[in-house]
Amino acid sequence: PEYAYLDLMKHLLDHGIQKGDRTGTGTLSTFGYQMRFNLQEGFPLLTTKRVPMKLIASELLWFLKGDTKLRYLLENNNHIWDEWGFKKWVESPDYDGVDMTDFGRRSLVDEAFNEEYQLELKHYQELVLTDDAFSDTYGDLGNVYGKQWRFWEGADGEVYDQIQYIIDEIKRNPDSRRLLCNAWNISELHTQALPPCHYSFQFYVVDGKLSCLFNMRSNDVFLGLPFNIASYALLTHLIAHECGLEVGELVYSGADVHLYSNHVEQARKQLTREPRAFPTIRLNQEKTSIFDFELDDIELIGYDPHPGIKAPVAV
Ligand code: THF
Repeated sequence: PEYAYLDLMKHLLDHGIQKGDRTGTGTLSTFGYQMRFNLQEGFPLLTTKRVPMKLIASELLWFLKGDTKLRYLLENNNHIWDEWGFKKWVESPDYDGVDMTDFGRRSLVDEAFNEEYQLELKHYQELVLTDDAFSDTYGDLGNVYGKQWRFWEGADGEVYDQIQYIIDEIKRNPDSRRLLCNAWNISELHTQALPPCHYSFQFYVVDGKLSCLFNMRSNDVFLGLPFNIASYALLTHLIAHECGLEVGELVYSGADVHLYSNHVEQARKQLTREPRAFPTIRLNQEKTSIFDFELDDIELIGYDPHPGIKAPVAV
């Protein structure tokens, strides 16, 4: 089960340093932390609160398509990236609605404002879904993960597919120490709605098993990390599947690892719960290329979590 994750949460509650942040929320933070999950022992989806696997899978498939537009996520009822697209829209000269400055924080403390915010957000989502021109301009998060993973533009003018490179290289030379994908593209940071939090990952093959290590520069332990662990676990399963390997270990390496101050009560509640066995995952064996995978090709088996715990997301 998820003891490594719960230990991290406990560590932040007991020893986290109070630190300010870009969003103005305040955090308990530590610098430099590693965790390991043996993927042979089950799929690391937390059981001490329900974590929505469908959202994790649709986000990962979105990355793998090289897509950076919100529309695909919205079509899959996935709203985890809405705020970042919405921010681009309300800060643009074309927006002439109610002033949405600092909407993340104000929506939590001002009920009247929150109602206007919810209406504007709903309107934004409708435009992204139905208006192609709007979607292209304001429904695109910029050169975020999908772009860098699949279509990195080199200084030489070439476009590089880092995921295809990794798959080809694992098949050709599994001992390689260059099975690496880098999402941190310094020349394109200014075009991104949010610079990548999980900015690189690397694979490792030994004894017919595929392991993965992923790096995070900044990590929201309560909301983001459960998603990030499951997402890289799923990516490891997918790549192992295509390369005819078993899964090995998932290694997490975090830099500024933090618990937002408005997640502390939720974290304490979660720590009172007894973890259960991890579920397992089954992939459609008829699909060979991971780029052909769709949501229905990914099946979670035996997931029996405690109820979800709500928490506000810092924007
Ligand atoms: N910003 C912050 N502050 N935290 C993050 O985790 C985060 N992400 C991505 C980008 N910026 C971030 C987006 N990922 C949720 C989960 C992952 C996110 C964003 C939001 C979230 O709210 N999860 C809820 C359920 C949401 C729902 O059901 O719609 C949850 O309870 O888990 C880090 O990658």
